[in-house]
Amino acid sequence: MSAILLAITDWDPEAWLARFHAEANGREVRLWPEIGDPAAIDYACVWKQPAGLLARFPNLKAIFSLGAGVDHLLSDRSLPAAPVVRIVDPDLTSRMTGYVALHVLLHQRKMKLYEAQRRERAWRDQYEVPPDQVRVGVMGVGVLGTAAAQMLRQLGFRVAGFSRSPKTMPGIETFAGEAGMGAFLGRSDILVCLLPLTTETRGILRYDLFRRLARDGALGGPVLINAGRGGLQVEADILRALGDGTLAAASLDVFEHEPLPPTSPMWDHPKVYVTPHNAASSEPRALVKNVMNQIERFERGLGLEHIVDRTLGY
Ligand code: NDP
Ligand code: OXD
Repeated sequence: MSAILLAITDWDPEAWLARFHAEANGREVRLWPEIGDPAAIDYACVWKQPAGLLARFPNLKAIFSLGAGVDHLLSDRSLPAAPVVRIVDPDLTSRMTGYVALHVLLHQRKMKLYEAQRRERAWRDQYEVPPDQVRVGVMGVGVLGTAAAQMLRQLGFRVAGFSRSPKTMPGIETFAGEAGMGAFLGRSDILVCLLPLTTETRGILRYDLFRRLARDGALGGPVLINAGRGGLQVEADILRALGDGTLAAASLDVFEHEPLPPTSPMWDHPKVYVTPHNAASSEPRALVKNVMNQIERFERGLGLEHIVDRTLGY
C-alpha cells in the first residue's frame, strides 16, 4: 500500500499528522524529517517543504499543496515532474469569503473612525455610504475571488472582477489582461487582491497601480485589501500612498516578510488593518479529507482535480 509523506514547516505538523492517521485508511503516513525508504513514498503533502526534499522520492505520483497557493512549492528548482495539486475546498473558500466581506464592510462602515471616536468616548453617527455607491474590484477571480465577488454582490456592492483570461459572471462586470486593467482600476474604490504569486504578478501592488484607482469614489479615497500573497505588494509604496492620500486605507493579511517584523510601521499605522496571514487558514479536518478523496479518485483511475499549470505558476 502507498505511503504518504507530510513535509510541513511554519504550521503545527502534529495536527496534520493526527488527521492523516485518522483518514488514511491504513496507508502509512510519514512526517518529515522521518522519511524512511524514499522509494516507498507515493504522495507528498506539503506546506513550505525544504527545497530539494521532493527530488529524493523516485516514485512520487502526486504532490499536494496543503493550501490554495503553490508559490511555496514551485519556487523549488528541483521539483520532480509529478503533478502538483492545490486545495479547492468549500471550507477554505468560505473562510476567504468571510475575510473579504468583513474587511470591505469595515472600510465601507468607517470602523477606523468609530475606533477613534471610541477612544474619545464620542457618540457620533457618521454618514454611511450605501453599498450600491461603492465599487469593489476583485483582482483575481479564480475560485476564491469569484466566491468573494458573489458575496459582495449579495451585500449590495457594485462588483467587478479582473483576471488573466476573459470571463463572464452574472451581475459582475469583468475585465481581463493588460488591456482591461486601466478600466478595471479606474472604476474601483476598494481593490481586493486575490491573485496568485507568479513571475507576472510579483510586485504588482505598487505606487503606479494605486494611482490608477478611482479618485472620485464615495469613500473619499481608494482602499487596498490584499489577502493574496505578500510578494504581490511593495510595502514601501503602500506606506507612501497612505501618507500622501493616494490610498485612504488598507487591510493586509499577507506581507513581504512573514511573520511581519515587530519593527514594521504597518503594526501601528492608523489607516491599516493587519492580520497574520489567516484570511483563509488551512484547517486539517476539512483539508485532509479533501486530499484523501483526491488520492482515492486517482487510485480508481478517475484522475486528479485542480492540477497546477506549472508554466503559468498557479
Ligand atoms: P485561482 O487559481 O483559482 O485563481 C487565480 C486568479 O488570478 C484567476 O482568476 C487568474 O486568472 C488570476 N490571475 C493569475 N495571474 C494573473 C495575471 N497575471 N493577471 C490577471 N489575473 C491573473 O486561485 P484561488 O482563487 O484559489 O487562490 C488565489 C490566491 O489566494 C492563492 O494563489 C493564494 O496565494 C491566496 N490565498 C491566500 C490565503 C490567505 O489566507 N491569505 C488563503 C488561500 C489562498 P484566470 O481566471 O484567467 O486564470
Ligand atoms: C493558502 C494560504 O495558499 O493559506 O492556502 O495562504
